[in-house]
Amino acid sequence: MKKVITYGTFDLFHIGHLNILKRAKELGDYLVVAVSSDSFNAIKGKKCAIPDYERMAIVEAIKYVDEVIPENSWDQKINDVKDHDIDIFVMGDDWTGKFDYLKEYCEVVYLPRTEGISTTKLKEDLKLK
Ligand code: C2G
Repeated sequence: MKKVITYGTFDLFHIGHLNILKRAKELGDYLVVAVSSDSFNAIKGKKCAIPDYERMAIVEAIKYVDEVIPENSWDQKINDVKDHDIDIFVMGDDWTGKFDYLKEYCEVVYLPRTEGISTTKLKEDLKLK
């Protein structure tokens, strides 16, 4: 069984998030998604509209997702890959190169982002209404 992992905040869940989860799952048989906790997002300098337990519940309900774990720090990825026997690590290509250190432990794949949509854009558009 080929296991895939990806990480994200998944705030205001949108088609860009769905696309990457769908395509990540297509690379294997089992998809683990690490969802950033509110405390970790504070470290990332991201203010979420939706609290972490709701973001996790939404991601967990996506049919491509087999397991959801919390992301609490930048440096948990190596342990996650080992603990979950991960074969492929996937991220959107806005992260290209940033996680190449994981190549020692698993395949690293950066997939093209979905154009024209982002949580930031959604927040700006909503503010304008
Ligand atoms: N994404 C995408 N297309 C978009 C928006 C996002 O493919 N239009 C992808 C991102 O590249 C990322 C995933 O969706 O792979 C989640 O995006 P975010 O929720 O913005 O996650 P981020 O803040 O990038 O957190 O340790 C890694 C971090 O947790 C990543």
